[in-house]
Amino acid sequence: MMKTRLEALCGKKIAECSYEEIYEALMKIVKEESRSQGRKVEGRKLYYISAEFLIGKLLGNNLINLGLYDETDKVLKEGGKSMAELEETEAEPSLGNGGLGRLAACFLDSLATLKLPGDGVGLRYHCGLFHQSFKNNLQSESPDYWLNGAQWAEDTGKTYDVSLAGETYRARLYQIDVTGYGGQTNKLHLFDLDTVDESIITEGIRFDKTDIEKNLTLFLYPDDSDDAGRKLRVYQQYLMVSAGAQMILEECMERGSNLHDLADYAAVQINDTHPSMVIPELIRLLGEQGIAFEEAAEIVTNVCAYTNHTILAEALEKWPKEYLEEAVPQLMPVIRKLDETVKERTDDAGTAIIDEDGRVHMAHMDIHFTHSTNGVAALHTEILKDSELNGFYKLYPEKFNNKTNGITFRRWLLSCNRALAGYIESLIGPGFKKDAGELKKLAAYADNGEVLQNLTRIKAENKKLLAKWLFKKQGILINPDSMFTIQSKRLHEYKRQQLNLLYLIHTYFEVKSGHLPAAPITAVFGAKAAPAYTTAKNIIHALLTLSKVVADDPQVSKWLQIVMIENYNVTAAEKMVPACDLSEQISLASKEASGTGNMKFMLNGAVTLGTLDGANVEIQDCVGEDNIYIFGQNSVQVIRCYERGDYCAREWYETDANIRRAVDFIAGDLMQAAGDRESLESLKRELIGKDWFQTFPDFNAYVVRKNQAITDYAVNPEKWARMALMNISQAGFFSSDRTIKEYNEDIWHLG
Ligand code: 26V
Repeated sequence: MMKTRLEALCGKKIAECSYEEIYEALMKIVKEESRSQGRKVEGRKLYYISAEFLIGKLLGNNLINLGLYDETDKVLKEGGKSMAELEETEAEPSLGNGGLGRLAACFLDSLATLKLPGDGVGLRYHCGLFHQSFKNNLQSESPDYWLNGAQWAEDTGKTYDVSLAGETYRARLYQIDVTGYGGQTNKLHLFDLDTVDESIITEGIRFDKTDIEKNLTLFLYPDDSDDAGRKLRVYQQYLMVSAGAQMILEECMERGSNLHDLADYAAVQINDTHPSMVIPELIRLLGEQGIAFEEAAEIVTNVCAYTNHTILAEALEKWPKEYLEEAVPQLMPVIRKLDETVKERTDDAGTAIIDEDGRVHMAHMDIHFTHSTNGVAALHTEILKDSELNGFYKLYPEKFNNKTNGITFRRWLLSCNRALAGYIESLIGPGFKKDAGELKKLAAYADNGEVLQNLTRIKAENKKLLAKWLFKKQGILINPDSMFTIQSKRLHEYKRQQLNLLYLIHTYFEVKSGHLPAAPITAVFGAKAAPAYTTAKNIIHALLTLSKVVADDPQVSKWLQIVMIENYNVTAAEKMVPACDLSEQISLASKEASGTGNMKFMLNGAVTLGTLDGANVEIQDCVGEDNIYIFGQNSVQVIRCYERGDYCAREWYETDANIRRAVDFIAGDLMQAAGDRESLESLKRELIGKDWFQTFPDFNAYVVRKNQAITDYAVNPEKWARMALMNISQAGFFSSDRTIKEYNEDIWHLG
């Protein structure tokens, strides 16, 4: 069947086709199949509105979801072609920065799989997150063009007018089919302008930030370190919410809404504060349809719900009133009225929408004018209620709820780790693919030596595959017989890649003095630093420089290797996750809202080394203390310490010889000979003078716990395999199907 369809579309035998031809033909087949899967939309429909959808490559995943993968794989093999090479043809849509965008993509998969009416609404950026390359051990950025060749997104021919700074722009609606696994087909709606012009990109990722006709959807999250960048961000957000709101109202009216009853037709989930202007925009549009302000505000409150993804103050958007006056003057009267309404409700100035300095707090508007505010892991939600958003919690306790994040097992197990998925199926049957809770059945094999050996063998194979991929991609040879410790996530001081760096330097000294680790270690990193975030870039530089220093030392390189994956993205993660032994989740407790990489690694049989932060806490609850390595301060200690404001990094540096030795090494002779003096010294200064995310107090506990994990791995492989099995068996809770069911039961009530 697949063979005849493919050959008919290509007009020749598969063996004679190029991969590009096969890719295009398969795309056509997938599109036809996903349409015929159909969907029903009755009652309330969800619009998940988000500035990011980090969907990753779509071909393989769609084939799996439509049940066509195995047949396609077979047909290709018969024609002398390989699925792996075919998948290389596809450009990855990197339409997100990290966890928040990837979560949105997992949610779309689960919505479609659960046959729930729910679509995504976002922007069709011409360049996704920048392409990262390493030159002289420094990160350099270039544009990530992905809109070449055949496209999953289709032009619907529909457009919506959007007014920015008094000028009208035409937003064009594109749509990507979202195929559920044996489910229904939903949509991802992405808006774009026809006038965007890639030729305005000059050096690297630089471009004229003021020419919005040409640059509006050119880049995902353009550099906002200056005024023009921040304004552009506001323009992008408004383009998305205004076109989105118009589309939502149009769809609902077509389905019979009289707009007074909008909440019976639509639920809008606001993914962090980037889409928050959808609130005043919907109120404004309802006003144009003759609905008075008070009623419109109430309708919109019933329609919208808000998810908070971080407690970091610098990430909570506050736009100067003047920006909004200039960019979206039509919204300011609405925002002012909302602000006045709040000031009548409460005299707590801390919850004001417009503060004394004239800044508009997007999160505040969200909490006042939506019916639900949720955090993304149990600990995170508690911190929001008790500390960060306590003023709001006192006003609206009933609005606050927790929705612990999840990941789709289709992409993060069935697709990225076919060997493990197949083996699990041979043990417990196929039920776990749709009902992740069934993974618990694996626990019955915890003491089965043969099963444990098979798991170890599959992991070893996956490690070889990662090594092979890395060699092809970066020309680096790694030892598949070493222990793979992996830290992959955005580079940010709170995530503490620098703590891992200090450990690696410490281990360098240990090896030098004859204290060898229990097993050779390959420390793998995947991380992009925001282009204007100097300290993050300095950490990348230190890691790359250390990697060279270690590689050039034959005594140490037998025991330690440090590798940074260039251009870490979803595709890279799909190779790294199945190959990991130890999953590094070492953020400063209280700072990582949830994490989702932690869940991906666990599901693929890695053991977590982590702090009691974000969803790590719930991972520990699921697997038990014996199957996870926890270390460091807890969130209560950290929050109290910040309140006291008495953390002094220099004291730790001066009193702890191991810390001092490692920190001094960063800017010492060996590192300077291989790296950039200014960057290394600046990182050292930052650590001694500030260390805002407290790596020093957790350093010794980290070293001890990590070495314990390495010893367990080396000395008792069966014990290690048992831990891996327990992690897989308890991962069911972290399926995004579970998360989506909870959102639906508590917030959306779809259908
Ligand atoms: C954004 C920014 C932007 C400006 C500079 C500093 C900064 C720092 C952090 C952020 C994070 C924005 C929100 C976000 O991506 N949160 C992530 O959401 C994931 C999905 O819920 C969650 O697993 C991660 O823990 C959380 O960091």
